[in-house]
Amino acid sequence: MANTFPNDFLWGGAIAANQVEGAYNEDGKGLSTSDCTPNGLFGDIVDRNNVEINSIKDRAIDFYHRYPEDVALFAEMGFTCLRTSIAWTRIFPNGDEEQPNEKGLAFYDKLFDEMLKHNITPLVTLSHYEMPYYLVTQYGGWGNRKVIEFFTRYAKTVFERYKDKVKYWLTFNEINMSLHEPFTGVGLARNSSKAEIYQAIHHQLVASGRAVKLCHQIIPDAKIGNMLLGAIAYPLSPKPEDVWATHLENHGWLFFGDVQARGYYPTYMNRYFKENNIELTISDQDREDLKETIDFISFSYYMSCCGTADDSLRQKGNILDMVPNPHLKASEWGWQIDPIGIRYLLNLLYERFQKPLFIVENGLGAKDKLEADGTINDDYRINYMNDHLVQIREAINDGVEVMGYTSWGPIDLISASKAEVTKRYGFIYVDLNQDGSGTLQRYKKKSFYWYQSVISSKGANL
Ligand code: BGP
Repeated sequence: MANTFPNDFLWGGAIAANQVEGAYNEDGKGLSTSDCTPNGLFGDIVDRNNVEINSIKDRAIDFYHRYPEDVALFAEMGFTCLRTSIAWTRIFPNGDEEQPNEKGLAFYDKLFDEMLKHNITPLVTLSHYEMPYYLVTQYGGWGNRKVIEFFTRYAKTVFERYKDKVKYWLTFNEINMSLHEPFTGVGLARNSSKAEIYQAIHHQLVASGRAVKLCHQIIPDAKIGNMLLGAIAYPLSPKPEDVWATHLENHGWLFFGDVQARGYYPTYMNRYFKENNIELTISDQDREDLKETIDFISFSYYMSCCGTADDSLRQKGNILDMVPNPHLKASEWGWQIDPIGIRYLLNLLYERFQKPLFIVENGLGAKDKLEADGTINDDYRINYMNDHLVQIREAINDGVEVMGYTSWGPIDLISASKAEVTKRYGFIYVDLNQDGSGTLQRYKKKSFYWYQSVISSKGANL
């Protein structure tokens, strides 16, 4: 069995505009849903048109101004790929304008040029946990069909603008999360009914299909994927009731991949919709749009969980309510660590879809200590990532087609769930405290050198 990864394997890291850029109101940017959730996607929703607040995300790690330094550090580690997202509100500040904001477009031109200068391939998410807040207040978010048109205009604009620079695209980050957090996912109130949420999700799936079609038309040599929160569940016990409950639990997220990879709704949803009084409005044109299937499947993987018929065992994870596995240890944030889970997930997805897979998020959020001599000894992170990469290599040897691996947060950033700075994921430490103080100076952690050697050895030294 090969102990190196394929020569064309893309190695790198993944960030998202709203978690790194800052500059939340610069150069014409509009307010996004992320700007209105200063304490993370589970915190309060603040109407910033009327209420003045400070949010740690307003400056974040100031990537908007410091990206040349950060991209150079990624290049020093040997990255061949960087996943980032475009903030929709930099391009269309309110979301419903006819013409884009040139200053916003110019920023991403500069960013992509900087990556390409260092031979780093951009992998760009169109929508990562943010949308124009105006579309929420004026149109009712994705619950309104008009938002499909606005998103399509945005997607077309960025495909046309960056067609020579960006050849790898993703539509919606962790598209299955809307079932758990509808405000961030689809711009709906948190107390929305299941029927409202599924209708909004339907609109988003249609928009995803339209984006795929446009991408193929405008950039024929590009590849565009979806993005799933890979929340694989194992049966808590061999009790048939638990096994069946687990099967249904996995449908909860596989459904999105089924639609996006096959081009139509899977029949298992019919019963679910009926039993939950959900009657979706689906037009003939919608069905046509859904037929535009993705080229590859991408997903995030941090942990696995368990399925059981006993709902009282659920505990709060980051985004999902999960049932813990008694055989696994957890991170400081209670996320259970399961490297074999990623091999299992890769095999499962490949057997189900027979499409190439891209791991676009994986990593360990932990508290790091900056020593007096400027070092950070994050062996725990090295161990976590090493063990996961070993299992990815196993999956490749199992015959799974894996395009690449972008670890989550190669540089410390603001966490999504609670806007914490102390939950660090990076190979690069950023001097920033939760109260917003700090020099923002960057320091290389021990894991920086470890990842650099993993990439240069193509994984042979794992
Ligand atoms: C995923 C999101 C990312 C990222 C990551 C870690 O769900 O796509 O944006 O933040 O989780 O989560 P957190 O930041 O809450 O630790």
